[in-house]
Amino acid sequence: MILVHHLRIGRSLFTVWLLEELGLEYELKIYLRHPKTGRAQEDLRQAHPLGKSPVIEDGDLMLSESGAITSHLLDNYDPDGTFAPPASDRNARAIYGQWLHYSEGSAFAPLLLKLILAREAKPHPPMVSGFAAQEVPLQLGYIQDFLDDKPYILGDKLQGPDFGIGFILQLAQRLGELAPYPALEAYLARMTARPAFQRARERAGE
Ligand SMILES: N[C@@H](CCC(=O)N[C@@H](CS)C(=O)NCC(=O)O)C(=O)O
Repeated sequence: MILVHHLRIGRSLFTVWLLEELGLEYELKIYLRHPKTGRAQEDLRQAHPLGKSPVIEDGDLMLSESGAITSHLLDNYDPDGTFAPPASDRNARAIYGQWLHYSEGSAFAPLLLKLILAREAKPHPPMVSGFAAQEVPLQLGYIQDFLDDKPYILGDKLQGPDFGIGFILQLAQRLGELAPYPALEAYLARMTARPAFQRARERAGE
C-alpha cells in the first residue's frame, strides 16, 4: 500500500487529494511543524534526508517531489487516463507537462519569498521585496489569463497540473495575494469543494 508522509500544513494535502480522486487505498503518516519556526522537524528528516513533504513510498520506490509524485500516480494508477491527455496527443501532452512543472518551476519561488518576508521584521531588503512584489502578480496574472473562463487549468476536466496549481493558489490566498484575481478564487473554490478534496482534508486533519 502507498505510504504518504504528510506535513501539515502544505503541499502534501494536494497529493492526498489526488489519492482520493483516484480512489486508492493509502496510509498516511502525519508530521507537525515546529510551533515557533514553522519548519518541519527531525521526525520528517528521519523519513527522508531533505526533511520535506510530500514523500511517498510505493513498494521499494520513494519519491519526494510533488510533481514527480503526481506523474507516478497518474502513470500507474489512472488506467483510463481520467487525469491526463493520451501520450499520442503530442501537443496536449506537452502543454500538460509544462503546467505540471510550472507550479514548482516558476510560481512557487516568488510566493516563498513573500512567505519568508511575512515572517521577517521590517525593514525588508528592498531587492527581495521588490522582486516578490513584481513576480507574484506576474505569475498569478499569467495563471488567470491562461485559465480564462475554463473550469480547470487545461479545460473542462480536472487534470494532473490542477493539483500543483491548487497548492499555489491556496498559498497565495493564505498570503492575502489572491483577492485581486476573482477567477482564481473561484477556480480554487471549485477544486476545494470537490468531495475528494473534502475527504483529503478530513483524513489529513486540516
Ligand atoms: N519541490 C518540493 C518542495 C517540498 C517542500 O518544500 N515542502 C514543504 C512543505 S509545503 C516542506 O516540507 N517544508 C518544510 C521545511 O522546509 O522545513 C516538492 O514539490 O515536493
